[in-house]
Amino acid sequence: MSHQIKSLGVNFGFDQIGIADTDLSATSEKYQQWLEQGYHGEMDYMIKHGDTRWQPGKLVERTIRVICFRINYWPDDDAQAELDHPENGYVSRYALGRDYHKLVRKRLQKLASRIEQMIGEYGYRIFCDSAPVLEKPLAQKAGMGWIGKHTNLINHKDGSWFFLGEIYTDLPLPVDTPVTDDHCGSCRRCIDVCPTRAIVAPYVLDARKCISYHTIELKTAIPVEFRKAMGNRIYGCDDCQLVCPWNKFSRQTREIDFLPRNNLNKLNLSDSFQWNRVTFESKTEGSAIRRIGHERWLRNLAVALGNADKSDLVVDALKSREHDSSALVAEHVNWALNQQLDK
Ligand code: B12
Ligand code: SF4
Ligand code: SF4
Repeated sequence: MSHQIKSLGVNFGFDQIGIADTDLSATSEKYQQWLEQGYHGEMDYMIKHGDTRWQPGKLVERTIRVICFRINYWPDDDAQAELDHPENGYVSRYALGRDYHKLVRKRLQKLASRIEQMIGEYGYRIFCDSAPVLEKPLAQKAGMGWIGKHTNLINHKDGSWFFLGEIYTDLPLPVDTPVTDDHCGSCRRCIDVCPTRAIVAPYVLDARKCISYHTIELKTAIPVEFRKAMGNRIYGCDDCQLVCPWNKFSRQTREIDFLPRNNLNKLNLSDSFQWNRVTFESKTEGSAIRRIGHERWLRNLAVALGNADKSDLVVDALKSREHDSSALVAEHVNWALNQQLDK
C-alpha cells in the first residue's frame, strides 16, 4: 500500500513522498526553548495548541503515521540578478506563482480521496502550513532531508527550494528511514550572508530579525534598525538559500502553476508603488502575496524605495503617498524620503 501511495503522489506532481511515525519527542524541547526566547515575535499562533504540535495523535485522534510530501518550486530564473537590481523589488521565489497553500492542499485532498477509493474508509486529515504541525522535523523523519543551519529542510538531490505538506492517518504504514546525517559540515555561508543576522546560532533563527517575518508576518511597523538591511526585498527573503551550495544544482519545478505570473519577478518599485487596492488585488490574484494586503504591500515597497539609488522618479513616487490615509504607510514613506534626501 505504501508503494501505491508513493506512486500516486508522484503522479499527482509531488517530488518525494515519505512516511514517518508520530514520535516528535526529540523536537519538543528545542521548540519550547525557542518560544521561551521569544524568537516567534508576534506570531502568537505558535504558542497556541500546546502539546498537540509534537503529539500528532492528540491533534487528530488515532493518528499513527504521517505521510509527508515535498514539491519543488524553484523557477530557475536569475534570482541574484533581481536582488542586485535596486530599482526593482525582490519577491521570494516561492511566492511568484500560484499560492502553494491552495495548490498543495487541493492536491492532497484529491490524493487522500483516491486512497479511499482504493482501500475504503480510513482516518486522515491533510495539512500544508496550516496548523500546529512540525513539518520540517516530520519530513526529516520521513527521510526527505536534514534541517540546515538556516533552519530550512535540505534534500541532498534537490536542495531546499520546495514546500512541504502532510496527510495524518491511522493507516499502519511502514515508516521510512529518517535522515540522521547533517551535511552542512563546517559551512556557514547562510549565517554570514544573512542581511539582518537573523540566524543567531547554527540551526536557530530569531524570527524577529528575519526579513521574511518583517515583510510577511509582521502586521505593524517594520523596526527601523532592519529597514536599510531589507534592501529591495519586498516580500520574503531568499538570501540564506541562494548562497547554499546544496541549491547549486536545483532543477526547475515541474509545476507550471509555480512559475512567475504577472511579471512578479521583474517588478519596478516606483510603478508598483502606484498600484491602488484594485490593481494590487488583480496583479496578485491567486498568489500568496495577496495575504498581506495592499497596506502592508505599500509599507514594504516604501522601505525598498528608500533604499533605492537616489532619483527624482523614486522621490516623486514616494511623495505621491506622503500623506497616505494609512498612518503605517505614511510613516514608512517619511522614513524613505529622509533616506533619499540623505543620499
Ligand atoms: C513560522 C514559520 C516561519 C517563520 C519562522 C521560520 C523558522 N525557521 O521557524 C518565518 C516567518 C521567519 C518563516 C520564514 C520562511 N519560511 Co516558513 N514556516 C514557518 C512554519 C509555519 C512553522 C515553522 C516552525 O515551527 N518554526 C519554529 C522553530 C522552533 O522551528 P525551527 O527553526 O525549524 O527549529 C527547529 C530546528 O532548527 C531545531 N533546532 C533548534 N535549535 C537547535 C539547535 C541545534 C543544536 C540543533 C541541531 C537543532 C536545533 O529544532 C527546532 C524545532 O523543530 C512552517 C510550516 C510548518 N507548519 O512547519 C513554515 C516553513 C518552515 N516555511 C517555509 C518557507 C519556504 C519559508 C521561507 C523560505 C519563505 C521566504 N522565502 O521568505 C523563509 C525561510 C526563513 C528561514 N531561514 O527559515 C517552508 C520551508 C520548506 C523547507 N524546505 O524547509 C515551510 C515548511 C512551509 C511549507 N509548508 O513548505 N517561516
Ligand atoms: S530569510 Fe533572509 S533574513 Fe531570514 S534568515 Fe534567511 S537570509 Fe536572514
Ligand atoms: S549554506 Fe551551508 S551551513 Fe547553511 S544550510 Fe547550506 S550547507 Fe548548511
